[in-house]
This record gives sequence, C-alpha cells and structure tokens, in this order.
Amino acid sequence: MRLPRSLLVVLAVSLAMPVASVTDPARAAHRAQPQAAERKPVPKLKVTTVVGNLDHPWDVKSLPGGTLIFTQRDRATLSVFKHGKVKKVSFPSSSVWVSGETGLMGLEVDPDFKRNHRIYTCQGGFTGNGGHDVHVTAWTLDKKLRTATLAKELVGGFPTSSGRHGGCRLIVTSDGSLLVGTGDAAEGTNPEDLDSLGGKTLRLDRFTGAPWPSNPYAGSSGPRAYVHTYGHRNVQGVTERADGSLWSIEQGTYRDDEVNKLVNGGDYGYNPVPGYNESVPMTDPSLPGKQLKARWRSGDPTVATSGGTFFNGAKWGALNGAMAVACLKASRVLFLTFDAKGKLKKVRAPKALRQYGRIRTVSTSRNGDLLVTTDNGGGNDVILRVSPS
Ligand SMILES: [Ca+2]
Ligand SMILES: [Ca+2]
Repeated sequence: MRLPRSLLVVLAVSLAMPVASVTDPARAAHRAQPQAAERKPVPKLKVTTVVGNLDHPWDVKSLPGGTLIFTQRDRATLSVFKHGKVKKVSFPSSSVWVSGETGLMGLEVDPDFKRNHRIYTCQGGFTGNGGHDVHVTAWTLDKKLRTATLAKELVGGFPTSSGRHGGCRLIVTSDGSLLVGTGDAAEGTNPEDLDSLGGKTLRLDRFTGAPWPSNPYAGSSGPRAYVHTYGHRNVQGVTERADGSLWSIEQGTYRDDEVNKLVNGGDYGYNPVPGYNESVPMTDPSLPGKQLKARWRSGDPTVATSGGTFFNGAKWGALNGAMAVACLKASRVLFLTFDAKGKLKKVRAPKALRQYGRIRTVSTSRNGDLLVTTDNGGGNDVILRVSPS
C-alpha cells in the first residue's frame, strides 16, 4: 500500500519532533504568521463609478495628486481625469493601428513622474511597408497634462496578424526595469521562438530601451536579448508582488487561463503548432527542457483573464497582499491569495464586482484603492474605484 505523500510528511514530522514542541508558544506563533492576513476579516467592498461614457478603457494608472490617466483601445486616445473632468491629452492617435484586439493598450507612469513627467504606452503601429507591429513608446507630458510628446520608441516589432492576441501590458518594476507582457499574435510558432517578441515577457531599460542586463540572452544581438520568459499565449497582465517577484496573467485556449510566477529565462510551455493549434495544453511538459507550471489556472472553461495587480495595505484585511485579476468572459474580479512561497491558498470572487459586465484590468491607486476598467464596448464603459468599506 502506498501512503499519500501528505500523510507521510505528517508521520515523519510527528516522529521527528518531541510532542512538547507542538504546543511550544513561540513555534505556534511562528507557524501562524503566514496566515496572519488570512485571519483578518474579508472587508465589504465599496465600488464607485469614477468615469463613464468610455469605450474599451484598456489601462488606467494614478498620477500624483489624485489625477487618473487612461487609454481607450479603439479610440486610441489618452485622457486624464482631474477635478471631476475628463480631458483628452493631445496624442498622435492616427499613428496607432487599431484592429480587433489591438489598439492603444498598456499604460505605465514613471516612478519618478514628479520630476521627469514620463509615461509609457504599448500600441499597434504601422511599419511603413503596409505591415503592422505592436511597440512600446516613452512619452513626456507637459506640466498641465495637455500634450504627450514622443520621448523614445523603446522596443517594437512585436508580431501581429489580424490584431488577435496583441497583448500588451507594461509595468516599471521596483529595480527600475520596464516589464512588458506580449501576445502571440495567434501564430503558432511565436511563443517558443526566442527571436519572436510575441508570447513573451520582456525586460528593458526604460530610458535607453536596451535589453535588461540580467535577461537570459542579454548578450545576443537578436530580438532574444529582450526576452525574460517565453512560451506564453496572450499576456495581458504583469504585476510585481511586495517580495519583488514578478508575475503574469494570460488567457487560455478553451481551458486554463493562467497566472504565472515569472522565473528569469523560464519556459511556460505553450507551443500551438502546426498552424495555430489551440488543442494543445497551455503548459506542455513534453516539450524539450523544463516547463513551468501555472500558480493558478482556470480549468475548463476559461474565464478570460486580462489585467491584474497585487495590492497591499492593512485596510484590505484578509485581502492584503492578494492579487486582483480582471475577467472578461466571467464578468468579475478574482482575488487570489498566495502564500509566501507563491502557492495558491484562496480564490474569492466578490459579488460587488459581478454587476459591471466584462472587466479588462485592475490597477492600484496611490491611496491603496483599486481602479477597475470595464470592457463592454458601445461607449458605455466605466472606470470604477474600489475600496474596503
Ligand atoms: Ca503555461
Ligand atoms: Ca519538458
């Protein structure tokens, strides 16, 4: 007879330890620590609509002083919300290629914004020979937030097809790199091809656009110098945990949306060939080398995960340190709690966020609230502010 592994561990531990140590108060306190947040109550959520009459608001970030800045994908507009009013930022919308799932997408604010007024966007573009790409651009905003001026094209040439699976999410990490999540453009060879920038997470210097020095192929002269992780499908969420670990959120096929903890150089195992064969697993261990398993997956059917973020603050009680994940198809926000090692402990889907239709992304506000965008189209989309009540 084979005993379950968990039972064997319990047996081994109880044999190895004197009985007294189980009730040792110091040891008990130490053991309880990882569950400290979990033991606090789950707060009721207060949800308020901040901005309305939007169309596919794809990303929203918070600027110093309480101003919000956001993109709309198909309108290809950049806007600020300040003193209760929406104002369009002068932005070259006609240079954005809008098609299907691609348009003006990810947005990030430089951590040193007060001094440098820099922001970053990810969008579809025209390559000049009738072709298209998705690329990442740095902009400088003027003091009154009226105009975005091109600072630098940082990295581009991400593959495209119809506009399907265009990615593309951005964050500046705590060590100053720009982390970019890209889509596979619904072309089967991209995720496992190290010289395609599709189906990857990329890291680069946010000022020079150079590949980040710790990237696994940083010394290469090819596109692979930018690759941080590969074997992804359509990464629409990237986020950093308080412990400095980097995570991604991606959409599955008909099964297995995934949340992944990113390991530098890691292969996340999606290889939909020949053609675009979506019957393959989202993580296929039979590929050469080691494939990293997801930390959370939806199973079958998918919920269509998009953007998301880890969030912190004592006011969040049991949710302090959880990850909020936007779901398009399932029209909700999932709150995922992981332990210190990144093992999934709890999944919650609060009712308060199940009445707004499709949810595109969740980000954090400077005061620790959450900002949520809907994705229903037709000019009725909103930005929500969520706080514990
Ligand atoms: Ca995977
Ligand atoms: Ca393998």
